[in-house]
Amino acid sequence: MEMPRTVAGMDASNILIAGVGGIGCAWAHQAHQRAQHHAHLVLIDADDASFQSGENIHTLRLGHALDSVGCAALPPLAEQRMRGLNTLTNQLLADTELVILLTGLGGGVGTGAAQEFARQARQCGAIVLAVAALPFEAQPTRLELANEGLDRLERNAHVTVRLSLERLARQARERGQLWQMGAEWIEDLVDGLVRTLMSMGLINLDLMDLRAIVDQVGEATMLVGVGRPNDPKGILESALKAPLAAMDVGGAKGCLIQVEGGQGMTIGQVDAVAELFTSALDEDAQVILGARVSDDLEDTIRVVTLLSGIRPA
Ligand SMILES: Nc1nc2c(ncn2[C@@H]2O[C@H](COP(=O)(O)OP(=O)(O)OP(=O)(O)O)[C@@H](O)[C@H]2O)c(=O)[nH]1
Ligand SMILES: [Mg+2]
Repeated sequence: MEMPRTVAGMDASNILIAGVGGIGCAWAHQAHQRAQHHAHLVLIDADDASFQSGENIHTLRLGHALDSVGCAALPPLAEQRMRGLNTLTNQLLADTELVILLTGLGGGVGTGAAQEFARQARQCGAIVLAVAALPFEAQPTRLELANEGLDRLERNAHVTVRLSLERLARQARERGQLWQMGAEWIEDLVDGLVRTLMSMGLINLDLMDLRAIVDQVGEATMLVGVGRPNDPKGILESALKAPLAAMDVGGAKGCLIQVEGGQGMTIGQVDAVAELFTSALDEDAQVILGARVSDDLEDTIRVVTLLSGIRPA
């Protein structure tokens, strides 16, 4: 276990939640509602309907005032327009250390602009964690587009987590929700990451830890688990229910794990959860553990993990 230490001062302008395209903007806005005071938000779309206003919210419009029809299924157009905003994004990204990018692939804007925004952000020196939703399998044309966008996003972002809309939709149905709204998982993930990096905890993680993990060669993914403090198994099970595209995380070489609980959380509970979450990893995996007490968590433990160095299946 790492020794406690202090975090180099991060503030809200160091973390940017970015939504690209219709669904990406909706998810990013929802996630930002929860993390509002700890992160900035940028909404990027060709469609004005995606834009919101509020504290720490920025918008980047792809296109001209007179055509609000978007980049309907035209990724190259979206990419070109994103590139045209380079000067603006450089200003926006000046203090940014971490970008959490949310998007849905398969349409025009998400597919074309998300990977270009990731490239710009990385060039500005930010760590880029992307969450990309893949289209339903019954949409072959969109799937094909999505895969091209995914390829480039994976090259430009440090970590790209693939979310399956199929699984997301199935889970939302089970809960009686609309799939578009079934993004609680994304909110937990973003909120967990933001808190992990912003807050002074029992054991603090910082950007150097995050860099060490994202620099591992191979694929990466993130997991979020929530459950009762004395039920580490239940917490792991909830994490494995995430609507992620199929991936075998056993054998991961790097793992950043943040355990967050209420006032009563004990080091023993933290250890038990961390132990279980890391038991499937490679023997020599680099594991960085953080833990923190949150006043708003009562009788609940939430775990956010970033796994990297996963061998492609
Ligand atoms: N079946 C279905 N899929 C959707 C719907 N909305 C979004 N999706 C899926 O989510 C992906 C991204 O959608 P959006 O975020 O709306 O697309 P966009 O990036 O704004 O792209 P354009 O509007 O085409 O420029 C699509 O490829 C679809 O797979 C919907 O209402 N129904
Ligand atoms: Mg759209």
